Amino acid sequence: VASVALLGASAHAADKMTVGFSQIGSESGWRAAETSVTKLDAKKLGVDLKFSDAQQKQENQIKAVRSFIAQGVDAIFMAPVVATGWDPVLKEAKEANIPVILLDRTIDTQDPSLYLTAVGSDTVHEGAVAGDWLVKTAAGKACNVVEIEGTVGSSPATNRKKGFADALAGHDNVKVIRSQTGDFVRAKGKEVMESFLKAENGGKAICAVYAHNDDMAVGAIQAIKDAGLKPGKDILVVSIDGVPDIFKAQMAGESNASVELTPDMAGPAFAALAAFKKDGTKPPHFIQTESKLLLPDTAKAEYEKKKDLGY
Ligand code: GYE
Repeated sequence: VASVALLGASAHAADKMTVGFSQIGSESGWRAAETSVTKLDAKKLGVDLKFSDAQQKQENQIKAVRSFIAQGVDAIFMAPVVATGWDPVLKEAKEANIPVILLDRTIDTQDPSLYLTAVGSDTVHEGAVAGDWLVKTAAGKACNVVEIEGTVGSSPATNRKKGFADALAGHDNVKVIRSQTGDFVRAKGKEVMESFLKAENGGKAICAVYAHNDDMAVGAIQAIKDAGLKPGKDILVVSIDGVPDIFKAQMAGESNASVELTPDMAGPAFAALAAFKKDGTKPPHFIQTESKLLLPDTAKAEYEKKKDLGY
């Protein structure tokens, strides 16, 4: 979390800094945690946070950003649901001199000046961490993988797919045999896994499932159990986020690996914003958070650390 003193120095004692936050929705446990942590950070820093939930729709996010501009906020935080189509509204923010900070997802644009910085993990790297783990675990044996992708057109779905594929390149024993989107949602992860199991004769030939987030992995675990197989043993489970529910699954032997993603994107964003408002200090254009591989041996400790964070 950005230090109170830092922000206090920039905000004139009397008037609070106002930040508009356009959030994607509440598709996953990780997203819920990001929302609560952002609100908490704002409260601690004395920032007036205007929160808007886009219910997964880009058009709602565009409307929210326009309304923040009309309200004359001091800055805008946005977690962009998909990667393309942001230039016009971000130009409007720029013309109004309102800095925009992207949280957790990135955008495709030719104009880097449209946002001050982006806080997030290297999502290609996350996919590679998951893929490297599986290549190592398969240890040269044949391994058919099914992949449950995130939201189509979102930066983490595109990048986590790419990073995983990169890690598998040159290891012909490990192969992705099916791939479909589950929209980062637990119920859809379950449905997609059910369809994979059906299409693959009940799943005996599936060695592993790679889900682009933990929620979809938790859904897949249920589908595997319903099909009479043991998740974590008959079918390996690897995913990304590090939410409390995946640590519970690890403790039960039903999840094998997850890649940690901090829900505190707002902390570094508020710190960068405070420095920028104070004396124009430009942050790096990308502020990268850590991506650690988390295995069952630390599941209990990780669960204890995270269980009260608003997931
Ligand atoms: O991994 C997933 C979520 O954008 C990086 O979005 C984020 C992803 C996160 O809903 O759970």
